Amino acid sequence: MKEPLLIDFGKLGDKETGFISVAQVEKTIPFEIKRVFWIYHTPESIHRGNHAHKQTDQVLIALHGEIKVTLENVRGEQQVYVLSSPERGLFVPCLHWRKLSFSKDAICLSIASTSYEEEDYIREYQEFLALNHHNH
Ligand code: T46
Repeated sequence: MKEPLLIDFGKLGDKETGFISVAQVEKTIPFEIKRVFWIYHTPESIHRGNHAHKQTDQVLIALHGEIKVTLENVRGEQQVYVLSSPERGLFVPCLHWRKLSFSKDAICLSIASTSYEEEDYIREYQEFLALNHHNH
């Protein structure tokens, strides 16, 4: 089973001129990129996510603000990650139930390994829990 991993992109530049960070296949992104999307203007009271993916791997980056990501694997193990720097990303592998909450003005960039297909989503928590018994 693939495991979540914090990725350090580093940064180029200086305070006087500003910074750039780079996400590149085979260097810091462990899959071929098929899709990029971004989530923004999320109210602080909202939890997004609440699903897992059958195939899709992702890297999440808090471009602005702070994002709390709670991940659960098919063995029922939970981990909480706080993303608060555009220099850092979180590799979220497939088969991990995710919940995300956002600070005011947070912007989440997601780099994904697949094109969008609703069939790739497991949106029923009971269905996700059942994977524990059947496959692992
Ligand atoms: C994830 C977290 C971090 C599309 O039509 N195409 C897309 O590529 C995406 C990502 C979404 N959509 C549609 C599907 C829904 O009707 O946009 C609507 C909102 O999507 P969803 O409820 O899945 O949004 P989140 O923020 O809960 O989840 C999203 C991603 O779907 C998911 O892969 O891991 O961001």
